[in-house]
Amino acid sequence: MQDYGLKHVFGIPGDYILTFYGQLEKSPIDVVGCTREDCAGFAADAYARVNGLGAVCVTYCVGGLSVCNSIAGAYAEKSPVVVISGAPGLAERVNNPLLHHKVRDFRTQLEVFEKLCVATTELIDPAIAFREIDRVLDTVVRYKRPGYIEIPRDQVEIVPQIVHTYHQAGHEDDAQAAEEAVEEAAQLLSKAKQPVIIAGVEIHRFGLQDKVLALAEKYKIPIATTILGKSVIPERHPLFIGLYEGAMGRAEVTQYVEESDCVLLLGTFMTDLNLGIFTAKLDPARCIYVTSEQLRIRHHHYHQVPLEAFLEKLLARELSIVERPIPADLRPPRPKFELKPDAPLVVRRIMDRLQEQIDDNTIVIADIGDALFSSSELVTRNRTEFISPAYYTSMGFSVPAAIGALSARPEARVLVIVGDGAFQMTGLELSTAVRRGLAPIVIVLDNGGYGTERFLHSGEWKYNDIHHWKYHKLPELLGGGTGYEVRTEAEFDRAITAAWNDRKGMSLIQAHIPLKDASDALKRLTARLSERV
Ligand SMILES: Cc1ncc(C[n+]2csc(CCOP(=O)(O)OP(=O)(O)O)c2C)c(N)n1
Ligand SMILES: [Mg+2]
Repeated sequence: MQDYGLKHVFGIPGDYILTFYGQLEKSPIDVVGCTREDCAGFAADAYARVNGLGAVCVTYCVGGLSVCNSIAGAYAEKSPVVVISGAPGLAERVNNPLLHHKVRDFRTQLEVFEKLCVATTELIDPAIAFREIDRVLDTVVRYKRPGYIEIPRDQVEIVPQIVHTYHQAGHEDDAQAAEEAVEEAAQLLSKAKQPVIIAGVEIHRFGLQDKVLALAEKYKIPIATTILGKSVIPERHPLFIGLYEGAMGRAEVTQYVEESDCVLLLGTFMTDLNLGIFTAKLDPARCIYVTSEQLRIRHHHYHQVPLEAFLEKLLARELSIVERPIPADLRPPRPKFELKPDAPLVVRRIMDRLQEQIDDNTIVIADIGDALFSSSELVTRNRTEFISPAYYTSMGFSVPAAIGALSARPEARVLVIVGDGAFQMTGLELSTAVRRGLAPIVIVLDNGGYGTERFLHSGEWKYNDIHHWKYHKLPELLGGGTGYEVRTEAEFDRAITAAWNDRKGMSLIQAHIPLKDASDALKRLTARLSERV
């Protein structure tokens, strides 16, 4: 794992994995103990997004099955996380005894993870154990999806008799297919009057940001991103035109993209949220669709052409593409933020104020709810990272993810934006931030419940109300950090300024906002989605 650049493992020990935890603790790898396994999974996911590989280490079933939802999210959003789980020893399994934590049979947990991972293994044969570990780690890194390694507790200290040498698995790429694909793409692009690039999350996962930018700059092609791919391109870049989210996004961007006669989709998943609940109108006959999994140009499919090879070959071409000025209304100037000190806080003004604050060193982590929708309108800077489970949309991701991101990049300023409902799910993971001296800034958008759902399903429903917490008192309970409770713009301004200057411990800002407050993006989304629920 160290060879793959891993320095931290997240998790909770238990008797089926204790020996291995002992080995981990003696190794240079830092074990980050969390309060819940699902949180450890979210932390490992964010760590993987920042670092390139993450790992979570858990005990059998009670731990492993707890981490399933987090790993499902990592699968859906392409985050390379390895799950390492303990299991009953092989010698203990004779006659199928009822050992604690067992569900149906000894392989139940492994079978569950076979559905959630790109590669799984149980280390039951010392002769092939190292090869199996290599296979799982290589597959995780190649496909940017989770993998699973199960270790029976009596196998942990067995030393295989054979010498292990690493062999990287060869992959067959088809150079001929790549040539033809690039040729077809080049022809389409050369004929296009208004080409546009949509850069998706895979551009980040595969580290292809520079290549995409080089391609766009070479031919002056405007670039949009999806919500899941937000921040793959610096949003102040002159060619950046905004988020393309079908009907959920700004109308000018939607129109520009949908009027294009050649849309180059790079590493984008065509998900409903990415595309504004299927309202996106992209005609396949005008699309070049390239991901790590498929390459489709108009209605032609090309196989075994890696995303990176396609980009490199296209970049090496000398195309004559008509250059067109980007319409000014795609990039409306943002008015300078002027504080209205006594005005009650609303989400849009919180974002306007945060826009002043974020810098190149900021990692913004947005939870599900208006935290995500409102912050999708933040303009990220050169190296600002934006992390959110924007496709799988599991609430409770953001606070544990901050632990993961800060473990990978301790010097970064991590800003968490989270709804009160999502915070009540996993906010207590801030305990780990206090324990480890990490200093995230957490803004709890307190609107008294499940605000998104109030817009999705009209009517006055009690199921959207939640118990009211004094979130700002949490630092007292946890023995570290500073809490703020704010209701006006001036109070928020003071709190965020103080929090930004405080690197000693975590800051928790409880921002009271009106029950029916919502960002424009949330209103646009729910207007569409409510037709379906
Ligand atoms: C784990 C999980 N459970 C339930 C949901 C369904 N859901 C989507 S948004 C939402 C409400 C979120 O409430 P809050 O965190 O307070 O944010 P707000 O909508 O108020 O901005 C719920 C329950 C979900 N996405 N994830
Ligand atoms: Mg809420």
